[in-house]
Amino acid sequence: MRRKQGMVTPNPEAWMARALRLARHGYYTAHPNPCVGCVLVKRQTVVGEGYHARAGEPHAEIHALRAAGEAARGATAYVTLEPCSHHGRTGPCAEALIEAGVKRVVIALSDPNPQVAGRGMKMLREAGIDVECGVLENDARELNRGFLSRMHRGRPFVCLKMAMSLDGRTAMASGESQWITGPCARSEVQRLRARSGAVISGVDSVIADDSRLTVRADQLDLPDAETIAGRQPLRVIVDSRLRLPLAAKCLRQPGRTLVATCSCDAERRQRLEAQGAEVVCLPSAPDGRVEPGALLEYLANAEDINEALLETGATLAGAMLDGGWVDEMVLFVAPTLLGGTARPLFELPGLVRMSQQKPLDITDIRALGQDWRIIAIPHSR
Ligand code: AOF
Ligand code: ZN
Repeated sequence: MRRKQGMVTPNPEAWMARALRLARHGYYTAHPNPCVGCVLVKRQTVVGEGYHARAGEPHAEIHALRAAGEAARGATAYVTLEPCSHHGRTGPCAEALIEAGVKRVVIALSDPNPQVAGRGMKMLREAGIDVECGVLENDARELNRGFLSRMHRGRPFVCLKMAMSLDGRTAMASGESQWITGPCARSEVQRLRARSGAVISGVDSVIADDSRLTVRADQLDLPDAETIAGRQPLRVIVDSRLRLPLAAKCLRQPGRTLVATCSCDAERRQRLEAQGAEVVCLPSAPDGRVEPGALLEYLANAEDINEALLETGATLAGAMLDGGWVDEMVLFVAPTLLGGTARPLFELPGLVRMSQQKPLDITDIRALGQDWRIIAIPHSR
């Protein structure tokens, strides 16, 4: 807070924090678009505000300008992302701000979309508008880490979710694993799925668990659960040799199932397609399995996936971690012991010396019912 003539006035960070709070309303629905919030302020009063709810609908600035009407003239706009300059599914927000007579625009983060990338700020400046960028930039980055990953790296942000016993086991030797964690942790998994554009699993996990890999409104524990569950994440089954059983439950759920393979077996492919699956043939790694980098590139470029949730067993999880493709791990730890013959978290066969260990940074630990949730970031390669 700054003091001005005896009055307590919020600083730009406080208004931007408000815009970020608004942007978060789009957390489960805006993807593949970024989450964006906008607050229009005149004489320390909010005259209009809004956020981007979903692709195809108006951008945050347009909602805020509509709410403000004539009051937008002379106002300062606090926007969490650089206003767009392109004609996409909607018109350019930079133009709308100029036309409305906004006098100053404060931005958290420049838009990495090559269609915008600085042009929005340039348009505003050329119209004589005072532009400042970088206010609470890190918060805006964190909120849009998936969108930024797709734009900058050409692949989704990958979050690996795993549930384990206190002795680090994920399933019995038979593959039986239901349930290790309690209802609070499982509800959190539903929210992780809901915020993701895709859920990736290996065919062996699908065979073992016959999991649906869907978002269920009754388990989400969120306002608007029905709307959020109305749009299912793309289910991606990594199945190098097309072994997915035709009776798999995931093929009979709302939403799409994509089988990522490197097999050219046309007959198996057709049989899966007849069950509603879509099949994509991708390059294979030297071990004959689908190359993870090729899969992630496909998901970003062909499917516009910002965030992918990896829910799988020790083999695929190990390969993804070993290849440096995992950006974040969400680990649920249950207060139970499964014993030495049960399955471990990761299959990392090449890891034999202490010098090869995989260090992590733990960024958050909290209790969820009887379980613990640990968020850990692997050190990059
Ligand atoms: C803004 N304000 O609230 C958002 C922006 O297909 P469209 O027309 O919705 O455009 C999507 C692109 O616009 C998206 O990739 C990103 O670059 C930008 N998003 N821009 O000015 C907003 N959501
Ligand atoms: Zn826009």
